[in-house]
Amino acid sequence: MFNNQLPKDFLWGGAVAAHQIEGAWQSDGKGLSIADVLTAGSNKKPRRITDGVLENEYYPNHEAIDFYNRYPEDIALLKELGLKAFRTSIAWSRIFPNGDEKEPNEAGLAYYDQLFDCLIKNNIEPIITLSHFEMPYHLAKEYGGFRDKRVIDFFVNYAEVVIKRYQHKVKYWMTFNEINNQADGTHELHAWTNSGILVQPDENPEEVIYQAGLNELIASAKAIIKAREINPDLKMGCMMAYVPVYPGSSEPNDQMAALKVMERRFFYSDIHVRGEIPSYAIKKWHKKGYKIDYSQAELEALKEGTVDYIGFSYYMSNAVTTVDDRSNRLDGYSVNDYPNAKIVNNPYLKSNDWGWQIDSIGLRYILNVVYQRYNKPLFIVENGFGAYDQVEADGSIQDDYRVSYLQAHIEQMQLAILEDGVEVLGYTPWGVIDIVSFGSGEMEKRYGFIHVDKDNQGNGTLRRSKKSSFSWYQQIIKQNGVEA
Ligand code: P53
Repeated sequence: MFNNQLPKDFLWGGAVAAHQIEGAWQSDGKGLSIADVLTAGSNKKPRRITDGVLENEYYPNHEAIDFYNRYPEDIALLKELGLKAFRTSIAWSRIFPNGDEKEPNEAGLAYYDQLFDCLIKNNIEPIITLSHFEMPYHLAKEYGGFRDKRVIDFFVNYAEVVIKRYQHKVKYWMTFNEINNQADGTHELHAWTNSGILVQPDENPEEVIYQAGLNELIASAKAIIKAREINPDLKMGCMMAYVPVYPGSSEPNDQMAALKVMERRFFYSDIHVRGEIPSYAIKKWHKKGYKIDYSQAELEALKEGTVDYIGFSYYMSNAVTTVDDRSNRLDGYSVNDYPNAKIVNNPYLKSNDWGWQIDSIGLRYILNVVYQRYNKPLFIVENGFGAYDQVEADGSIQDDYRVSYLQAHIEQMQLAILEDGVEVLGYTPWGVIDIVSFGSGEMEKRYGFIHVDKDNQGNGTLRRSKKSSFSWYQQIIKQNGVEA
């Protein structure tokens, strides 16, 4: 076999998140989550956050793909695909419907017992995120989300309950999904989904997000400390969105701008991995007059509760420049870390229909950068190509564009492992079965090897069918990699 140098136990898998697949938003005592009040958007129109669930609004996550009820059939397909690992999340509001109860909801706990048993019976290892954009709505509404230190304790209590319960079924855990998405504080959707926060007019968005982010990092550390007490064999990780930002030119200011933009996102993994608030952050808070609240005991928790591995998503790269000769500035990205810096299109790259720039070498690049920075095992827990798929008259779907994207990225991952010596635990491509897009709320921004018959308006039979990429990925797993 050509590729026998990849570790034999390399975790080839697929990834999803509870709110994007399960549906069943009110089943078995589940409480309302922050994802349940997100309307549908599109690649041009942002999703809206509504004040509770309103009549006459369409909420795509309420039904999603009904995985909650159809999981046995779906897991049979995942087994046929050959997955060794399946990454999903636990919907916090199934376990603690409001978030601040003392006792968990047994029906919610029983559901995940059945789901994990079904995966294990099929030789698929569950990889579990504790919080993937789906905290109980009540915690956002009544406590202001992670602004409030009490929410740290609610999270730790939830984490303790599920880690204790599933410790013999789940070995790999991650605390907060893409905790650094919120980094610049200016994206309404990310502040909401990461932290349960709607930034108020009298608040400085950057300051609020630093406080909430730090509270989450403290919550993560405390959960990890608990997990080690419960079972020292568990592997506790963080989950980062790594979008490398390249200097747009060789102008020295562009190098500094790129470094500063990356620093804002690395802030989160710097703390997760090193257990200390980095000096660049302390300086910035001081300079801007931000009052970030933390105690000595919390600093000690950060120090103790560091991660065993770094899970991360990789979809695209960006570029930043200070040289003002570009008209193709990408809107919606603010860069207030460096004078005159702006995020721009990279003329060497193509984009998908949502403007995400396709860059397979960027994956090898970021694997190297992160491994050199932290020297910890890495886990690629999301990567994939969102696209509009075409169902042919005979029902087939020829998604060669998805295969080329994934093939190129796997090739670069293999170079990072085999030539650069980076330690990678596994690769779980995103949206292994079609799901509701997080960013746009669309069903038709598809990532899957398995098609789900449902459209952006919610019409469809929910029937599952294999795309042509299905047999391609099946083969990749069988032969433990791509032929480079
Ligand atoms: P959708 C931005 C950059 C990288 C990853 O995204 C991101 C985002 C947010 O849009 O989110 C992750 O569905 C996230 C998943 C999400 C996936 O990427 O907008 O962890 O929940 O579905 C893909 O195409």
